[in-house]
Amino acid sequence: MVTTALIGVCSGFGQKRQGVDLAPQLMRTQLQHFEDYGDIHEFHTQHSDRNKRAWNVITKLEERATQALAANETLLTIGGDHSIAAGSISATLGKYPGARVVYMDAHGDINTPETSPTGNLHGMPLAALLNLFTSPIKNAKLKPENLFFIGVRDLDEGEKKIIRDLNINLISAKDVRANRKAALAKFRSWLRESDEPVHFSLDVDALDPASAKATGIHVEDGLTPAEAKSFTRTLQKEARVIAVDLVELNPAVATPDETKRTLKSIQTILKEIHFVKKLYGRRWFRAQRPKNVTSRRVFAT
Ligand SMILES: [Mn+2]
Repeated sequence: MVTTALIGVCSGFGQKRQGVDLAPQLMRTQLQHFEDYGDIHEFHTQHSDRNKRAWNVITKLEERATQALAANETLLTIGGDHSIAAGSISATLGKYPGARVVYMDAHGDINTPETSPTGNLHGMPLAALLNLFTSPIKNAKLKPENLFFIGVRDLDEGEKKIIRDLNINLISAKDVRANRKAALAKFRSWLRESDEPVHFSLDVDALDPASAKATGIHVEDGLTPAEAKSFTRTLQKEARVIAVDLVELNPAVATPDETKRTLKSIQTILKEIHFVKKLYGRRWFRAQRPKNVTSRRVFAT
């Protein structure tokens, strides 16, 4: 039997908005039938360095995700901001060094500390994984050809250069809109090049704000849930998906109705991935802020 581990990461230290740490609790009200590896917490103190705290969470997640993947077939990690993908993907690469990463996001998240205009770590996890700068993660060995972007539409100048220089596969939201069939064909042929398992990392901001307001940074002209779903459907059909990240869901920046709609959009996309679909079971949306959600708490120290 395929068992799925779930890890929540209640951390927003990779960016500046509060509320993204509430997402694991919210998602837990919708999911069932998983092996619970608890939530990783890191508390904010005024005197702390935000990036140090973010790395602390990332390495804690890396360790926990490594344990989870050793004991389970599949892993769902719920952020938190996208900086946590450095930890979850590193764990995947620890188990499967040739693993491929499908990254659905409005942004490139491939800045180094030198190219980043903001210094926010949620814009850097891929650069860390590609070993473009020195970081505390253990498996910074992602190969550029094993990375595929979908839905990107807001790249910094430094990121454009990195993507161009490393020749990274990319389908922008614009490409999807211009010719979805051609975009899907390009994705499919890349998937067919290899039998290595896939880690799918979904940033809620890949979606158009019309269907996903509950996220920190709105970027117009994003994917519709139906467009995004056509890619996860192709992904499931052509590859073995062993890990999924869901990040940047932030119920604190949206109304309850907007949050509910965002959750529905997320479900539309993720239910194409068989192991995640099983977690949804028959439960539907209870999108109000959950009360008294209990889970095992893991503290990053
Ligand atoms: Mn992202």
